[in-house]
Amino acid sequence: MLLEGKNAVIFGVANTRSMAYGIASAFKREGAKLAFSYAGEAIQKRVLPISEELGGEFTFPCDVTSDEEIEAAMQLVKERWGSVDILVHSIAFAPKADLEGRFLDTSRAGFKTAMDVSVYSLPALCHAFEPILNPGGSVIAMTYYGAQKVIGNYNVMGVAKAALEASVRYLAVDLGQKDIRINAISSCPIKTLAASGVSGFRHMLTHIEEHAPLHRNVTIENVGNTAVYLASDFASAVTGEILFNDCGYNVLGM
Ligand code: 0WE
Repeated sequence: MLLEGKNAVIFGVANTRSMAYGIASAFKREGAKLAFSYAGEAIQKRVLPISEELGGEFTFPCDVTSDEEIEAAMQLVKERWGSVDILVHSIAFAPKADLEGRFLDTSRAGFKTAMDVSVYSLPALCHAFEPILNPGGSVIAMTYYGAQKVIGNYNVMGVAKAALEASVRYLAVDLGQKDIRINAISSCPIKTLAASGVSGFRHMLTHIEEHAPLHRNVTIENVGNTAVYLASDFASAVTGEILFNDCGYNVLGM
């Protein structure tokens, strides 16, 4: 088992289709101990049974737009475990109205929300958890190709993911001082709760099947196994990296 004896805190499980669920399942299989955050009571109801299923040791509330809740989350993890080896950030949100039409029509409020929830939450979590992250530890964030190339309708989230990817590089330098690594996994579209509200999503999935070098879509199990690698000591020299887990889609020109 690749993660035996490691403690992993998972932010962003909403249901059993979540990428964070695929990651948590793979971590459990590899012997990691798990804890799960939830944002609000509606999500708590979904996360509790999942934590039970995966043998999670505890769950805790954490709305990442609140510095107080992030600090309280760190204190709780500190009380329960003392320290942490793996932190998974699988959180993003932009108002639906800003994920359609033209990017140049993006509202200031939508831009701010997307940046706060989807980007600032990463440095904020790293800042809060730094004192209890063990040397050899690994932070993992989720990104998407829309950060690097224009994907129709992804709009403000593309700009947010670009900022998230740059944040991973800057954080890699800061956390590297403590022998903590941080990387992002760039997956292709997966039918999750976040994707269910996106018009034309089915078309994106068939497009990947038709064009990606591996002619299929990515599963949350694939994402989980890539996360196991990044969290494991096999990736001990890998930091600041954007690792594509996209059946090769990003290498295509025409
Ligand atoms: O990062 C994402 C999803 C992020 C997301 C999705 C939603 C939908 C519902 C963030 N906020 C919201 N807010 C909502 O109200 N993906 C990589 C999946 C995704 O989302 C898209 C995509 C793809 C791919 C949105 C538009 C176009 C393509």
